Amino acid sequence: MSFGLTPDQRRYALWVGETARESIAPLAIRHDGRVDRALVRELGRLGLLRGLFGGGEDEAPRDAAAMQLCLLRESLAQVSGAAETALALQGLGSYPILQSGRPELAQAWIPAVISGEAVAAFALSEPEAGSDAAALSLTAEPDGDGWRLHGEKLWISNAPDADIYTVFARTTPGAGPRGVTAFAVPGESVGLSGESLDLLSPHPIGRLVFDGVRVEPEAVLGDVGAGFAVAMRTLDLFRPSVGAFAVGMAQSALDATVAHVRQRRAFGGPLAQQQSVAHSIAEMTTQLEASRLLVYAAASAYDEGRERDQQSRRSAMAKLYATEAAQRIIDGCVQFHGARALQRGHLLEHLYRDVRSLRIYEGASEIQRTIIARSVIGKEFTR
Ligand code: COS
Repeated sequence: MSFGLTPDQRRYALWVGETARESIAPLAIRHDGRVDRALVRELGRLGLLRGLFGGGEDEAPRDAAAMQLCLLRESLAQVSGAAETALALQGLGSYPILQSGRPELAQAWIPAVISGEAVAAFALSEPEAGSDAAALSLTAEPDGDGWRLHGEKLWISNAPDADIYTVFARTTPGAGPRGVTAFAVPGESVGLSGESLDLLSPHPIGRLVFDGVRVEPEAVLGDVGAGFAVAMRTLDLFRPSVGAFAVGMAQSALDATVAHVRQRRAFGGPLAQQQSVAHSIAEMTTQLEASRLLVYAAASAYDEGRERDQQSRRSAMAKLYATEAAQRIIDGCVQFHGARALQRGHLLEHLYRDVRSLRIYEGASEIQRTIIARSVIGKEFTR
């Protein structure tokens, strides 16, 4: 494993940051809990969505490039959390189609996701199946050569506005994770409805109701009954990148705080002269660096095609550590700014609200600890 970025990786991260500062920062982004289609299209026009997938710019997208995804998210997060999540959700929602869908299905959706014309979403969670994803009960009943979906999905990012949902449904009752199948379901399907929810998060989240939604055999992602692994593989790829999002946010908070403690005077000198302040900044910077290294290590393990247990363990460590550290760092940065950081619209007020959901979605911190413990101690000893 290497501990630094290659010149190409550094150039890529710089390009993302510059492009975002020039073209994304000036945009008036919607914050009303609905998908901002103009923003998603702009991310496509700028070529940023292309970076979600591997392969050269002029080639058909293939699999994923985890390190590129992390650099993209870390750099974009330092400019706009809303743009960052809009981008990441395009990847999370469509990656299972690229990874496990038939070539015609991938051809129908992936280019539109990359251009920003189609909005994608990943629909796994249900009212009674959040952390325990294998408990999901949305049913896929056989219907001729296809299926009909009945049930509910809850806390689904980009719902109810997405054009294409990756939906995980139960095809074998009582079979736990082995009875789950993944489907690609267009947002305009007959019988599919939903509503937007008002949650503490930087992106749109909603609820979906499936009332006999018909799905064709061509819409199955991977094999029937093998959908749980499709979900878990997707999360193995995206969890380090949630860590990268956290690193980008914490970096912004820390940059603002270093500037602040240098110029803010109290008790006869700059705040930075107080040893407690300087030491806290040293501590936060160290935690940020540790987070970044764990994220890069997990992304490298994925790109190198390490064995699954290694990937899952590193992916869980990166998400766990980076999101927990970012929460602490941003909280510490709010403290050093004092009341001004609580002013609505202040950078730190935004970051403080936005960072909270990262410790919950794509597997809460407790789930990451379970994955790590199972890998280290053995599944038979841990629950
Ligand atoms: N890649 C591929 N397959 C995987 C996998 C992975 N990373 N992890 C598990 N699997 C497979 C296992 O191999 C197993 O298959 P076999 O029975 O054929 O061996 C199957 O999936 C079930 O795995 P496991 O027994 O570990 O499932 P559990 O029900 O114990 O659940 C956790 C495992 C807790 C890790 C899982 O439910 C999880 O990640 N929960 C959090 C869900 C989440 O992130 N929700 C947020 C929604 S997205 S915003």
